[in-house]
Amino acid sequence: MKNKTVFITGAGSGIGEACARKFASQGANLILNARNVPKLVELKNELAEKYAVRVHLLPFDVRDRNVATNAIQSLSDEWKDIDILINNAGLVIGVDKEHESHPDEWDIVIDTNIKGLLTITRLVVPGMLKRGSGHIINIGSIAGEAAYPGGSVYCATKAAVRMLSDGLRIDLVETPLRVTNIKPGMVKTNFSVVRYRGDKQTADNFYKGIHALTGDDIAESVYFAAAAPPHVQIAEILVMPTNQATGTISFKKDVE
Ligand code: 8X3
Repeated sequence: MKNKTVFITGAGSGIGEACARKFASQGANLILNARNVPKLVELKNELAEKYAVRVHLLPFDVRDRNVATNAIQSLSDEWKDIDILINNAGLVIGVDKEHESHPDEWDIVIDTNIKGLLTITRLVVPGMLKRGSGHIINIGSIAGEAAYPGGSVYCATKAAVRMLSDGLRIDLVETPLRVTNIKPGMVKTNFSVVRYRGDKQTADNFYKGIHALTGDDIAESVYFAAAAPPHVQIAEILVMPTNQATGTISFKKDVE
């Protein structure tokens, strides 16, 4: 990964942050996007010092298409040749039934998980095509495989990520570009705290009795796909804890 430029959205926490650490540890230079500027600055300082890589910050909300467009189109020559795009920014808010869920929350989740991913893809892929190389890695979810209770809108967005990944792979089939959809199961990150609207206790309880994955576990799969030889396209990876079988079936030991 030496001298490769990797652009990660939602790099301020969870899987995105773990990908930043993994790719930096392998010598990649990073463009990090997130909304949390202090966190990005902290991560930049840490990684630049620890791994002697270059890190450029692009703090914006992927829902803001104008800001995203200006930020990406204004990248300097040093940064504009993006080798790997990791579309990671995404969230879920609440566990409500579809007919009881909140329209303003649909907007946030759908606009981030689907339209945000599309926006960044639309802005980055033409440059990759011009240069004749590039890899788009979308962070999907096991939630995109089948709906589960209280997950209606979120599951729909992750099914969309699957289709957008497949569609892009089809559209790029005549090119050297690769498209990967990574589909994590239960991963213990701040993601679940947001799902439970800030209720950390409920989020923690959800993982009681099961050895959940970490962001680092997922970053290993992302890296595996990125590090494959150029003729190998890892189309999808579904990664679960050992004691999870589907989006709804897992085994949790009784613990106090
Ligand atoms: C999040 C994983 O298991 O909560 O994408 O659907 S899960």
